[in-house]
Formats: sequence, structure tokens, C-alpha cells
Amino acid sequence: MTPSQVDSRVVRGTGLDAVQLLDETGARHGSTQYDRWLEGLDADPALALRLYEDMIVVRRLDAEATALQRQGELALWPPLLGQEAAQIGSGRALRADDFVFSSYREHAVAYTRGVALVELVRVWRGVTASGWDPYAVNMATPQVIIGAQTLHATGYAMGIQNDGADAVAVAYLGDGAMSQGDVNEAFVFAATYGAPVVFFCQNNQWAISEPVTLQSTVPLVDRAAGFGLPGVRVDGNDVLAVLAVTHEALDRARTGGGATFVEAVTYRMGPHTTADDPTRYRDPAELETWTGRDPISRYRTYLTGLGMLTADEEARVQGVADRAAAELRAGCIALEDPPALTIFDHVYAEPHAALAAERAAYAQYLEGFADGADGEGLADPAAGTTDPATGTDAPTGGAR
Ligand SMILES: Cc1ncc(C[n+]2csc(CCOP(=O)(O)OP(=O)(O)O)c2C)c(N)n1
Ligand SMILES: [Mg+2]
Repeated sequence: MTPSQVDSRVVRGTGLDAVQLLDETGARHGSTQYDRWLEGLDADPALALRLYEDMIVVRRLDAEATALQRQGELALWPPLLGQEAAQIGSGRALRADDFVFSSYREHAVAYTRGVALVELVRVWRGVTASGWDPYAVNMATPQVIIGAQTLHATGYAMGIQNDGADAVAVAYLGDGAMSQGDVNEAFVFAATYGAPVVFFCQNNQWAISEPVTLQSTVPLVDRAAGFGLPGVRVDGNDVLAVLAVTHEALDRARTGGGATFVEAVTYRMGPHTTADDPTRYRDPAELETWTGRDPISRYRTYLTGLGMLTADEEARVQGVADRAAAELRAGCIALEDPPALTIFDHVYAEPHAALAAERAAYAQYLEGFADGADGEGLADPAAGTTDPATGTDAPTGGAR
């Protein structure tokens, strides 16, 4: 092995102790273990450039969605800024028949699955309970219950096993999710049943305002061994390393080797969501350090050095990103509010009397706002009515 070749656990001056094939300066380092997973990409400039385009487009979409929230067009948005390489590198390693179970921040993974742009924001605008058809893209809609998707993925993987298929289930989770009981139970089942599932943990250093050091005093990857899972730590801001490591984990699962835990070390450069202000709990120096490890700039430097990323190509990619952002914006603004009473649809498999009563009461309440209502008898949800027994205000409506 020459000095430029590395093996699976490597330190490259970042303190990350993780697989890294492309360092912060954009220099590529060979790996006896991982280079084989990049052979296709190394032979085809179009594939190498597509990873770049993907990262530029999803960063642009993320910025547009954040702006849409600030302008009142979305209720909330959880930005992915900084996690483009982790999500694009892993997402592009998947096959169409693999199935993704994600959390709420994996917009870039959804993009690689072919989710229509407007479908990325429907839930966040509050006009639907669910963003897209999971079976059309083999990706479940985002899970907000932290860690629950790891159980769904493990169960799905056991189904794949029973079918004798060679697809893989992939669960995306965060560093904070590692403290959840669901996740630990999923690891036990996945390990003991040898289920074809990849647990892809994006350690973005924060769970809202709690640093990862409050989730674990040891590197997250070290937990894997205790469950009997192979674990690999990868520089999550190195799109090539993420692609290679994910390919290897998928290959293990497809060929009967069972589950793998991947810890992708990355950084949430923005707020937890648009409702959060990280300046209240984060040292600005930390953001500065991670800005130096930006996933896109190192790949840009690398491609430019190879002569692949010319000024024309850069302009073309920026054009793709701008058009995608315009499509997202136009689609978002055109989304109409559903009739309010549809909130009662699909809550239960069968209609029943209590639900019908709640629906009727809410319909009556809404009628109070109808055009032409003179205010008499207008239901005011804040005021309520006075309870004669106690003299206190009792809420109106029967839907309690
Ligand atoms: C079971 C459960 N507990 C708590 C929450 C509230 N909550 C929402 S996001 C979050 C932090 C998750 O952090 P992490 O897993 O690191 O994912 P990240 O937001 O960094 O992508 C918490 C605790 C929740 N949604 N579900
Ligand atoms: Mg996190």
C-alpha cells in the first residue's frame, strides 16, 4: 500500500477518524478497500458530474424552501444545508427496487428517488397529511417520530428476506435518534435475523439544541459492535466516500451478509428547522470550522482539477438549479388548501358515530364563518360559553 492508499478507518487531519477519499482541499486519496465501488464513476465523467449537479440542485431547493417559509408560503422547513454529500452520495448508491425509510430532513434522498419537487413541500405547507405515493418511488413519506423508521425498515427488510429478493431497506436516522429505544430494538432484530437493511446515521452533531456528546460518550459507530453489526464511520461531507461506503453496505445486505450501521459524520449548517435559532446555543466558531469542510466546495475543486467542471458546465448546472427552484416555488404557491372537513377522512378505516358527531360539530362551527354571517351565534373558539355550574368558561363544540 502506498502512502496515498488508505484502508477503512483513516484519519486525514480532520480528527474525524473516518473513511475519507476526498479531503477538504479536493485531493483524492486511493483506497484498496473502496476504490472498486467508484470504478463506474471514474470511467464516466457524466456520472461524476451528475453528483455535482445533484448537490448544487438540492442546496438550491433547500434555500428556496427556506425562503418560502420565511415568506409565509410554508409553515415549517427542516433545512438540509451541509448534508448534501451524505444524502446524495448514499441516495445515488441505491437501486430502484431498494426501499428508503427516512426522517424529515432527507429531501435530497427523496430527490434521488424521483419524488416530484412540489411533493417535497406539500406536507410542510400543511395541505396534506402525506407528501407522495411511497410505492411510486420506493421511499416512505418522512417519519417525524424520532427513530421509528428504523423499525419499519427492519420489518420491511425481513419481508424482503422472506420473499427471497435481493433488494435492501435503508433507514436514515440522526445522531439524536441513537438514544431512542425503537432504534436499539431495530438493531437487535436486524442483527439477529441477518436482515438486509442499512442503517445510515447522519451524525450532524446536533439534535435540536443538544450536542451529540449528550447522546454518546463514545463514537456512535462503536455502538454497532455491541449489537453484532458491522459498523463503518465515513466522512459524510465526502460524496465519493459516502457513495463507496454505502455501495459496500448494500452489497453486503444483497449477498446475505445482513445489516450494516453507517455513521456519516457531517454537520447541520443551518437551524434545526425554520422555527429554531441556533445562535442561542451554538458557538459560531463551530460553524466556521465546518464551513471549511463544505461538501460541495471540495468536490468542485476536485472536478475542476480534473478539467471536467468548466465554466460552461458550471453555468449549465446553475441553470438546472435555478429552474428547479422556480418549479418548486411555482408548484408550492399553486397548492390549494383542501376543504377543512377532509381532516376527518382516513382517520379510521371505517366510519363510526363518534367521528360523525365530531365532524358534524366542526361543520357547524365552520358555518359560523360563512359569508353573510352577521356575528350572531358566531362560534368564537377562544371565548367559549359560561358553565352555569362553575361560572368558568367551557369551550364550545362537542369535539372534545
Ligand atoms: C419520539 C420523539 N421524541 C422527540 C421528538 C422531538 N424531536 C424532533 S426532532 C428531534 C431531534 C432529532 O435529532 P437527530 O436524530 O439528531 O436528527 P436531526 O434533526 O439532527 O436530523 C427531537 C428530539 C420526536 N419528534 N419524536
Ligand atoms: Mg442530528
